[in-house]
Formats: sequence, C-alpha cells, structure tokens
Amino acid sequence: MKVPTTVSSPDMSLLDQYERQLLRRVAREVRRDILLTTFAASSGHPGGSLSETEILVSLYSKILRHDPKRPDWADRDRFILSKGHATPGLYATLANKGYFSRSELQGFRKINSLLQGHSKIGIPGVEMSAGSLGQGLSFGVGVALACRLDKRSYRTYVLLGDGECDEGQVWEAAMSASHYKVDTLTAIIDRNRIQNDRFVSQVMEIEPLAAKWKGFGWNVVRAQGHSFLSLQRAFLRAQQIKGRPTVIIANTTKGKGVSFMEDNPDFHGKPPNAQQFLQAMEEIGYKGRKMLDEMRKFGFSEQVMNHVWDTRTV
Ligand SMILES: Cc1ncc(C[n+]2csc(CCOP(=O)(O)OP(=O)(O)O)c2C)c(N)n1
Repeated sequence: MKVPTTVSSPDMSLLDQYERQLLRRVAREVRRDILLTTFAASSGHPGGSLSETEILVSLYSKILRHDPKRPDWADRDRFILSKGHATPGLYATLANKGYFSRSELQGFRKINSLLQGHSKIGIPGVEMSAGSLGQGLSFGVGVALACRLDKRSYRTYVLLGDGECDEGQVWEAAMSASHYKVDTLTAIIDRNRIQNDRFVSQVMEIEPLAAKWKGFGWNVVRAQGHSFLSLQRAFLRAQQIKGRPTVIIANTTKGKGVSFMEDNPDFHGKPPNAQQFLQAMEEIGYKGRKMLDEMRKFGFSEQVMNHVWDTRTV
C-alpha cells in the first residue's frame, strides 16, 4: 500500500490533556464557522451541526486515516454523513482540515457555488450525496463490502441522526451489516433527541435504542458525544470488535455551545438573525472586536458588520 506523505493516521492512544485542549480549540473554530456560514447564507441547519461537532472533529483529527490533499486515495477511511442536512458542521470540518479553502464557506447554499446545502459528491472529502434521510447506512454497508472484495483495509464510518432512525431503510441496512459481519463498519448516532421542529420521543419514540441495535446483531457502545475522551474510547473499542459492526450511540445536545439554541427545536433548520448571531459568537468565545475580526476575515461587508454591531444591547 502506497501511503501519501500528508496522510493523517489514526491515533490509537487515549488523549492527554494537551491533545484534548487542541481538539477543543478545533471544535471552537468549527462552531465559529457553523455560525458564520449559516448567518451569511441566511439558511442552513445549525442545530444538528453544533451537536455533531465533537464527533466530526474527533474523527477527522484522531480516527480517520485520510489525506486532505488526496481525497480520492483508495485506502482512505470513509466517512459518510447520512444526516446530509448537517453540512455546515461537515464543511467547516473539511475546510479546517484542508480539503478546500475556508473561503468556500462564504458561498454556502449559493447557486453555482461549491458548497451546496446538502452534501454532494464532487465536494472534496464528501463520499455520498445525501439529504434524503435513511440512505447513508445502506451506502456504508456497500462501501464496507467493496472494501472486503477489493482486499483493502480501510474502515467505514456513517453518522446518522436519531430522528433519521425512523426510516425503515436504516433497519434493513442494520440487518444486512450484521448478516454479512461487516466489522469494519461503525455507525454513530447523534442522539440529540430532536428532529425537525419537535422532540424525537413526540414524533416516534425510538427507545430502547441500544436494545434494538443489539437485537439486529450489532455491538453497541455508548459515548458522551461532546467529550473527546469518551468518543476516542468508543472509536477504539469499535476497532477492536471482530465479526459484527458497531454502533456508537453518542448522547449530544442539539445546538451545543449556544444557550438559546441548546435543546431548542427552533434552530434545527433556521439560521441566527443578526442579534442572535452576535450573542452566539460571544458565547463561543468571540466577543466584541474579535467577533468583528472574524466577520471581516470571512468576507462580510462593512454594512452587515455595522448592522450586527448595532444590535448590541449594552
Ligand atoms: C426522507 C426524508 N424525510 C424527511 C426529510 C426532512 N428532514 C430534514 S432534517 C429532518 C429531521 C432529522 O432529524 P435527525 O435525524 O434527528 O437530525 P438532527 O437532529 O441531528 O439534525 C427531516 C425530517 C428528509 N430530509 N428526508
């Protein structure tokens, strides 16, 4: 196997304090870019992007064997975002890792720009066009089986929403993955308990979720979805399991990091307005001039920056 020089290899160790600090810094940058991107586009899905942030940062920083300069490298680990609406989080992470220039985020959801609202093949680092919920795990089973047929050694990861588990296709895929014993496949469920404009338990109760996956023949691991240590443990555990796939049920908070978005179905598919954007940026650590600097670097006009600044209440 020819390994490219810029390749990032999985880190099998547990994280020390210094590494956790570095990861937290990346997560803060990703959250910043989720807010900048959805505010600039005036649309998009901030809630489920903020809930998946640590999962993505953990994967792209510590778990995946990948090379941002060669997104088509045949032996790369595959990451499939099945909840394909949560692109602000994915794009921010891919830009952070160097798959494309951060300046592309300015074009999010604009006609003819690279970064469309739902993930799409052709964007460097994106493995599957998604958006119609329920399909990513089936795709992942196929990719993992292709890996076996091709006698390669990569692993396949699929991130699903908990609301997405309402889809029957998820369970067909779950059944086939255990039938074919695809132990190189890991599903992660972003268990933020909200889907669209309501709580999952109101729309369609999915508990007992772990028992359901166990019943379908999967190894089940639980994780705290905002703890890098807990996620790292879960991913390492999944790599050790032979003969069956693993699902990581990651407990998260929708809108994590922004007080008024946390646990609030309103921000599933709604961007912050100017005042909310200012408060959100402050809460994740970009206050006053720092916030304006970030807006300027992102490419906002003086007019928009003044408008945001003028919404200050003090
Ligand atoms: C097949 C299908 N049905 C409905 C939708 C509309 N839709 C978009 S996001 C969403 C809720 C998804 O909730 P969840 O999977 O929990 O995602 P998260 O909360 O993590 O954003 C729905 C119903 C869709 N995209 N695809």
